Amino acid sequence: MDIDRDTLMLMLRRMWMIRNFELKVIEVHSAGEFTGAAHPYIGEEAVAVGACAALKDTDYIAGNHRSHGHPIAKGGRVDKAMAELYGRVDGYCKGKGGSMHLADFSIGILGESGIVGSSVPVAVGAALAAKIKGEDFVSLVFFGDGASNQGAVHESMNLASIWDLPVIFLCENNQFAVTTSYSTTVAVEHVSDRAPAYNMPGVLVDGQDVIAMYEATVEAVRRARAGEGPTLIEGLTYRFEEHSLGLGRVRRGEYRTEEDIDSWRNRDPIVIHEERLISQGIATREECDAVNAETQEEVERAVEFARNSPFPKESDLFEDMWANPIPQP
Ligand SMILES: Cc1ncc(C[n+]2csc(CCOP(=O)(O)OP(=O)(O)O)c2C)c(N)n1
Repeated sequence: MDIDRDTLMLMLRRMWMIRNFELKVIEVHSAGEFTGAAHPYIGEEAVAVGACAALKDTDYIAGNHRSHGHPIAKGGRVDKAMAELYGRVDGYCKGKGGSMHLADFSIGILGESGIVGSSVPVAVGAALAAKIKGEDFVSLVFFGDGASNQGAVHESMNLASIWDLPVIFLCENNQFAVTTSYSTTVAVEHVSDRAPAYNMPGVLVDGQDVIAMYEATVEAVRRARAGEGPTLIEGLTYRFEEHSLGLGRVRRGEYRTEEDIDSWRNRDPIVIHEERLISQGIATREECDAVNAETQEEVERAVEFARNSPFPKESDLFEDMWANPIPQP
C-alpha cells in the first residue's frame, strides 16, 4: 500500500507523543504529583496509532483503562489529558474522571472506561446510530485479551454482525490480563480465531508494526463504510511496563520471563518504524530525533499546564452528571 510521507511522519509523531507522555506520567506519578491508578501503554503504541491513522476525525473510538494512548493516537490534546490525570479543571473531564476517563467528542473520542469490556457495547451503539441515521462514520473499539472473554464483548460481536454495523473490534493482545497469560484463558490460539463464530473476518496483525496495523484497519474501515459489517482485528503486542502504576506487589519477571520481556523490548514499535523510514530514505536520523525532542517539549508544557490548573470546586462536584443523587432543597 502506498502511504504518503505526511501520514508516515504523523504516525511517528503520535507514537513518540504517547511514549514521552507515558514516560513523564511514570516520573510524576512516582514523585507523588498525583495519585490513583494509571496504566502505561509503552510498547503498544503502534496498535492505536496505526489504527487511528486509518480513521477520520468524524469516526469514533472508545477504549479501556489503558487509556492514554488511544486519545493521543486519535489526535487528542496532551495538555488536557495530563490535566485530567492531575485531577484539574482544565482536564478532559474537568478533573473529575482521572486517568481512565478521557473523552473528546469533537474528534470522535467517545471515552475510556475502567470497567473491563464495557466500551465494546458502547462502540456498537455508536455504530448502530450511524446506521439508523444514515451517517458516514465508523466506530472502533480497543479492548484487551482479558476483555475478550467478557460476555458483553461476545454479545456485541454477535449483534454487530447480524445487523452489519460499521464497527471495528480491535483486540490489543498484550498477552496478559494483569498477571494472567491469555494462553490459559482464551480457548482458541488467537483471539481473532473467534471471528468465524460471528461470521466476520478475523485478522491477526503484528502489533509492533504501525504500518501493518494501519493497513489492516484501512480494509476494516472500507468494509464498514461499504455496509459489509464488522471486522475483528487482533494486534499482537506486549506491555513493556507493569500492569499499572502503583500496583506495587508485582515485580518484573514474576509472571513472565526475563527473556520474554527482553525479546519483546527488542521489537520496539518506534524503533521498527524509524529504521524503516530511514532505510527507505523517507526521513533522516536527525528528523526522527527532532520528532522525539519536539514531543518531549510538548509533554513538558502539558505538565506545566496541568500543574497550573486549579482543582475543581467542591460546589461543582455534582455538575455534569446524568442525575444528581443529592436531593436539592
Ligand atoms: C469488569 C472488570 N473486571 C475486573 C476488573 C479488574 N481489572 C482491571 S484491568 C484488568 C485486566 C484487563 O486485561 P486486558 O483486558 O487484557 O487489558 P490490559 O490491561 O492487558 O491492557 C482487570 C482484571 C475491572 N476493572 N473490570
